[in-house]
Amino acid sequence: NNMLSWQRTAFHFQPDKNWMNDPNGPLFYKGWYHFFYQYNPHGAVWGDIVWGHAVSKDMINWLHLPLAMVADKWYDINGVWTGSATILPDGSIVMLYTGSTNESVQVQNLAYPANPSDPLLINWVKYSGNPVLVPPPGIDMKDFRDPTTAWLTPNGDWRITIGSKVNKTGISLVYETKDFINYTLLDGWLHQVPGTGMWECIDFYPVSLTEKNGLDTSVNGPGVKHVLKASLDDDKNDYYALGSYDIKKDVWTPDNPELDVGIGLRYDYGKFYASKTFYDQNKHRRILWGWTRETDSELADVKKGWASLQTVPRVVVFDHKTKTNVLQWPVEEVESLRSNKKEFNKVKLGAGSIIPLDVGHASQLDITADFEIQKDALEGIMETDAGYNCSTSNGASGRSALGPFGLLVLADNSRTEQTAVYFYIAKDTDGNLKTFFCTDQSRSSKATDVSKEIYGSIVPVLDNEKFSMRILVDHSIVEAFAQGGRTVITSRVYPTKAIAGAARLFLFNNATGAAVTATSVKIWEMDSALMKSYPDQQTA
Ligand code: DQQ
Repeated sequence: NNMLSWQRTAFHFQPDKNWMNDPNGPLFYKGWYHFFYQYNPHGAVWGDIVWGHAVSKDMINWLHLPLAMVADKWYDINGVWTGSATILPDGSIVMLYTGSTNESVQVQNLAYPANPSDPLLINWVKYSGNPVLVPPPGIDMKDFRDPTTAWLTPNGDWRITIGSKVNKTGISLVYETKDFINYTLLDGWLHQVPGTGMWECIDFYPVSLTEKNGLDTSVNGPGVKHVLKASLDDDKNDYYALGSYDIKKDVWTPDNPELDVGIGLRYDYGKFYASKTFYDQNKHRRILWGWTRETDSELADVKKGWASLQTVPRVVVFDHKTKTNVLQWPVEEVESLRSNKKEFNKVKLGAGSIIPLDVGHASQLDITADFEIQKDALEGIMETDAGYNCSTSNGASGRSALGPFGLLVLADNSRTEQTAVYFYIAKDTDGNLKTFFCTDQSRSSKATDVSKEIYGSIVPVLDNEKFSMRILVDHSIVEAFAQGGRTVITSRVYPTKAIAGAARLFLFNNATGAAVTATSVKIWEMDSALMKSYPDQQTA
């Protein structure tokens, strides 16, 4: 449908057509980044799930390959569901995935490359003895899925964790194996959180407390914390927590029980789910992939013939400054698409002002913006705004002394459509200032069948830091990062007027009590990434 074709993105990963969901088994092998994903070859809604496959040199330009695995065995005939890759010390690859059997039982299966000397890993073999794991006693046959990448214990055994639930408690089962064929279920659970429901797509990995690089999944010891992430089936968000892993007891304990998995931090306060990291041994970093669903109607998806995107892959590290969260930042490779840089410095934004920024093509942008508020305004704030919350606020039009201020993206000239990305500073009853980072989609589209939520959360801003944001704009997706990636919000938006050449960009300050200065705003137009289909392309 041509009417909707502008909604396709230019530098976000998406298949040619049809439905996509979770990222699966990302890895780097013989010079190529491999990306697999949950895919419905038959339509733009979830169903008939198989593994799509694409490769890239930079995780930005892609070559689409044939399906890696299809539903052709009794143990995955109802779906080749989510799984993860493990690279063994000898460089060989083990893939574990969930199959939904002919009786819709969730089992774990083993697969490996048919030809390890093929850098594109086109053909995959399913192990003849599959399934390698079936639901253990006490676990429902439909609550046993999404094996993680394995990590090595000092004894030379591998461990994986698999999500499940008992009553309403989300749990992570741990199995030990030497050969990925025979497994022992360990006593107890890696972790559990009452009330969080089914844990899908668990991710478990170390982050360095001292270094900027990422860590291989098996690294442990002093100077390391472990991130535990669960995707909550009940509310479709990805929650993580930082904690310590006792490998002897096989128990992970959160640093702060009040910020435990499922009740504390989210990777992303917009649409971001079923995410998965992998260690990129090529550039010594940990990369986070996440699925972002559509927020228009299913009918619209069927009309346009496709549904869902992956966010731009993000590097994830421990935040050495706050020590309470991770930082997420788009991989540096995305900057290769930047062109036509425009810079605006020291732009004064009086209370209630809106200033257009003259940029060329405003539907494909990479924006960085730093803001400052006069110190006396920060100190003199009288109003209290306890209990402020992006979602229940009046969004970009809800004015108070120190906010909101930020950018309006995907706006049309007269701003009948706009998506606001902004900071809002609220004074709590205890006198402390809290900064919120939000996106407001209530005016993002004239269409009536799309979500118009306001998303966001608190973001730590340390003394002497500016209020800084980065925004990637790509037709129907807006990825927004505050304070170097402490708080992230991904929105899907469906403007009807602010499209292609008609899209505009504005700075705004809707605070009543303070002048804000945009100290430095840098804007790049983004070129389109290359998306090619095998075999029409040279691969060397
Ligand atoms: N999607 C897969 C499951 C997983 C869910 C099926 C999460 O394996 O639990 O498509 O989105």
